Amino acid sequence: MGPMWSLDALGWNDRCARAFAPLAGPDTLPGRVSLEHRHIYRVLTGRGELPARVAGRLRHQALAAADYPVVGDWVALRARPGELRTTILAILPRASRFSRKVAGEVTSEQVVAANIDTVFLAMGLDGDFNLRRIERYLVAAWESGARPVVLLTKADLADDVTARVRDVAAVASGAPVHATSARAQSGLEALAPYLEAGRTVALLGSSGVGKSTLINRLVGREALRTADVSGFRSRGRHTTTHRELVVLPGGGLVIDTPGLRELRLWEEPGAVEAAFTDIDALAGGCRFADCRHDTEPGCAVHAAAADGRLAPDRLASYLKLRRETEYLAGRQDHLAQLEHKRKWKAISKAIRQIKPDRA
Ligand SMILES: Nc1nc2c(ncn2[C@@H]2O[C@H](COP(=O)(O)OP(=O)(O)OP(=O)(O)O)[C@@H](O)[C@H]2O)c(=O)[nH]1
Ligand SMILES: [Mg+2]
Ligand SMILES: [Zn+2]
Repeated sequence: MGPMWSLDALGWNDRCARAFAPLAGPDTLPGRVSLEHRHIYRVLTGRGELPARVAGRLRHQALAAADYPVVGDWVALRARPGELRTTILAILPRASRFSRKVAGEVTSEQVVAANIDTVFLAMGLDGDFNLRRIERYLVAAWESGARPVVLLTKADLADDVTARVRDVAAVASGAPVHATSARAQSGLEALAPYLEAGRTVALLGSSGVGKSTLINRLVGREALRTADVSGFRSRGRHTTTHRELVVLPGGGLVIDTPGLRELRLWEEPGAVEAAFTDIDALAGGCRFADCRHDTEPGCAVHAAAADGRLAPDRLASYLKLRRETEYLAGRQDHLAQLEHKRKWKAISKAIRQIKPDRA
């Protein structure tokens, strides 16, 4: 069963209580999903840690991958006395969710973590460092409903830490940036405010940036498997294979995730604007109010890129991310239209069938 948890310590709040109230029953209790592995879930509850499966009814009602429980979700769990297995009956509405687009042709959303207060976007101060990637992560993070924070890990490997922090802050649209080293145990105290009791943080980033190592430092023991130091290259080996919520001794909750190979956006085009506040501000000076900063004359954004006030790479990155979200939005509209058409076809068919009786 593992340790017993108070729901408050797991991040339970009034919002959860209101959502759970109509589902409550003698054998139905609330819990928080801490692990998912091959359709078996581990759920933390007031009665300890329980293994669970998804109820058949929830499975049948699920239309998309996002309708299944994910780590961080609050769920209603049926736990009958004497039964070993418990059943997840329902997922409580998510207060926040970090999503990405599933790889491949399908237009569908994968929820990486739910009900998170803060997203730590981890990037290594070694070969992993890439401003364009952090811009991409930030677009997704600003949309998640959680607060984005950039963590520059492996600070012990860089000699220009201050300059790197400054470079990232310049593209972060106000998100805090911290440099940390799990090896040198430095910079970790700055993370304390995000890790207060009952607060949830999700750690995201490429494989090998030291996400699990950092969590182990915060826990104070080797709770999670990390890559061997010997022969490890910054490229990463995907040591962590599933998401897991870890309760820190100080009461904070941290979700470890497998390294992201690539983050395909699952956001509306507006999310890109929100993550590029500098470009948004410059856009006020464009001749046309609806300037897309493409090839329009009198574009203040292009002017800024030409005279060095805006990094040309950043403008290119903005245009690329916007194209990606617009393409996705187009696809979603297309799917929505197909769905709409199908419904109306069914309805008009039903009407045709009714008409003869009426006539
Ligand atoms: N120099 C240095 N190495 C570190 C630091 N933190 C982690 N590492 C090393 O980086 C390697 C990868 O660490 P992990 O914690 O497994 O990385 P991860 O981000 O969890 O990787 P995945 O689970 O594959 O996504 C290990 O060899 C760690 O020892 C650090 O602060 N400094
Ligand atoms: Mg890991
Ligand atoms: Zn413009």
